[in-house]
Amino acid sequence: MKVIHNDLHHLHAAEFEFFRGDKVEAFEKSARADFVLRALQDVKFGEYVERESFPDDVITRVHSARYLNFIRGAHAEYLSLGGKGDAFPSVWSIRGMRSDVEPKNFAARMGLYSFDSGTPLTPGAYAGSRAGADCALTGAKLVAQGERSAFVLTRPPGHHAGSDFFGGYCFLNNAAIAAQYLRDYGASRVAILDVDYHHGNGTQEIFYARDDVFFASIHADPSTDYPFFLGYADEEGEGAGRGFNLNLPLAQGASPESWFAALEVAIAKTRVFKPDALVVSLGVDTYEGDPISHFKLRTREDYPRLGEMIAAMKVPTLFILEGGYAVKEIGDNVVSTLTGFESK
Ligand code: Q9C
Ligand code: ZN
Repeated sequence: MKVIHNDLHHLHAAEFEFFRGDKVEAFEKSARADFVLRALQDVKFGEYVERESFPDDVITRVHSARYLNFIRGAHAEYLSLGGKGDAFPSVWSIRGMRSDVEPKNFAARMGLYSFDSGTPLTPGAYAGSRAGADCALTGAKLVAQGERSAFVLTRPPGHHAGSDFFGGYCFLNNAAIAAQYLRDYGASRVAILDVDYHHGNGTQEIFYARDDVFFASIHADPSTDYPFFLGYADEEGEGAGRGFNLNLPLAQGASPESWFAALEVAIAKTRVFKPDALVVSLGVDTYEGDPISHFKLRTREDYPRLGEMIAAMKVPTLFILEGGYAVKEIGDNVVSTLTGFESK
């Protein structure tokens, strides 16, 4: 399998995040990608392909130009105002307020373009994320040119980022950018399978009204888990996109058995869609030992099976790393999935 590693991921390194009044070590840290790289190398998995640079107009197929411009310059602007360390939003446009006009005030624009205070905007957030998007595009291009599969080893993750907002540790939606590239370069229908513990609200938002990109997600019930305000089973798509969005929420503590039952449903519906290409938002925060999540998938028993079931669809597949915060085990969980895929 081709592997594209984001060599610039470490440019994004949050100092801390907030948790119940404390500043705690950020869960989404550089070591995550380093451990995945190490685990791949330990078993000599994959052939490495260099990141290619793509122009901004490929990104703005998915993200608004005004959002991209904002995050590109946001941290420098924060520093110029006397800001210190990582920047956090503090005010948002809630129901009944305007989000169509872009305010001049920096704090107001931070709020306009975000949906939580849990995503530190670091000095390197844009550079690291933009290189990650290039990695996703490099992988998409390989798949568009006939590769059976590729793996994008990147961070920060992407699936919570929407067309014009960051959040959930995400700035650029790598899976959505890759899916759109596949649509623009040959694939008539693209499916996105999101197996991260959290609902991929950004990806859902981007493709919600479209019938050419099918989005299926298995995740924790939004009534108890982040991102809370999207991801319910009755969200089926709108307009032409009705029927092309599938949410399969599960309760905290759901057994591997019920998780795989949901995966069977997602795969069956994906097959009916007959995609020309598949993008997998591969979060391994479904792992039993994940520090911020509550599913129970096991390294040796479950992740290989996930890979095998994806391979059985026989669709050219691009895997993109999303969440997974059990740093010591993240590499084994990813490798187990990818070797399961390769074994079929
Ligand atoms: N104290 C992804 O997995 N809140 N994002 C966590 C922990 C945000 C997770 C709070 C979780 C976002 C890509
Ligand atoms: Zn997650």
